[in-house]
Amino acid sequence: TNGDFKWSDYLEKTNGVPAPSKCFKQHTTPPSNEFTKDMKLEAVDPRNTTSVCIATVIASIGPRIRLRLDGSDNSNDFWRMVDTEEIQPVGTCQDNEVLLQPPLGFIMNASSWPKFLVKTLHGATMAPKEFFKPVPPTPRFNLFKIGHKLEAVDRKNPHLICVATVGGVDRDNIHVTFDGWRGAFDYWCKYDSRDIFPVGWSDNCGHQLQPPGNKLPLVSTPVLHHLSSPLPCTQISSSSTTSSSETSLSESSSSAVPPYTVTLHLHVYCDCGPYLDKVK
Ligand code: MLY
Repeated sequence: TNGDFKWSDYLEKTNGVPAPSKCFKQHTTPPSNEFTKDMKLEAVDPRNTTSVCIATVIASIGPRIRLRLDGSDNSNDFWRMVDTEEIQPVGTCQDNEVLLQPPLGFIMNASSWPKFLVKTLHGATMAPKEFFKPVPPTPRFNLFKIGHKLEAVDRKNPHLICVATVGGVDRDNIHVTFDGWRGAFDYWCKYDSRDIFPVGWSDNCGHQLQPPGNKLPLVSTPVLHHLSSPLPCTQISSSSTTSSSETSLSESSSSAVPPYTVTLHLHVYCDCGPYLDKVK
């Protein structure tokens, strides 16, 4: 369960601004998911993206399916949206005269692949082509701003979708940071990644949403509309002036001001921008 997490309350407490839905490569209405366990399909091998393999549906949550490549071990499962271009019906490769490939790390001898392929497809249920939903359009530009709130896949626990904030923007990439966690789960991704969703998306499609962690005090991050990329020439170090970095969300939620001292070291040739005093 996600406890009593409610975006509306949380946005108010953090002065949070949700990233507008036009930032995302996602349909505004999440697609329906008709895939069921054990169905087979064709999928791009995530570890070898030039090859297409046979995959089996292992599980599904909301519009996402958990896949395992046939002939792979069970430690390389991955999740895909039902409306991604990375999956297609069995038979598509044949129609396009493309050869189906064994997965990277094929558990058997490469010479046994042709026989394995016939055997793995024999008697299997193929996912019908109507189950593969139209791919959403790609926004033309990276429209994310630092401070934008969003929902994002925890790539270390990819069945989880969590409360997150854009912590950085660099050309076509954004830094996804997980609210209330120390940074071990944060990652950079392309702005059109299928692992990021607008605020409210999980609720809309019956996917659970992981509430913020309790490892950090509640921080209010202003959306920096004038920043399109991280400040050049700066080193940022933050040190906690109180011992409150372990306080729980509820204890620290009364204040939206972070109890940090932030030290900025600016290179002598750099402009510190409009908000900082050059003299200090
Ligand atoms: N058991 C793990 C789960 C961490 C999940 C973090 N996500 C939600 C950002 C742990 O506590 O490390």
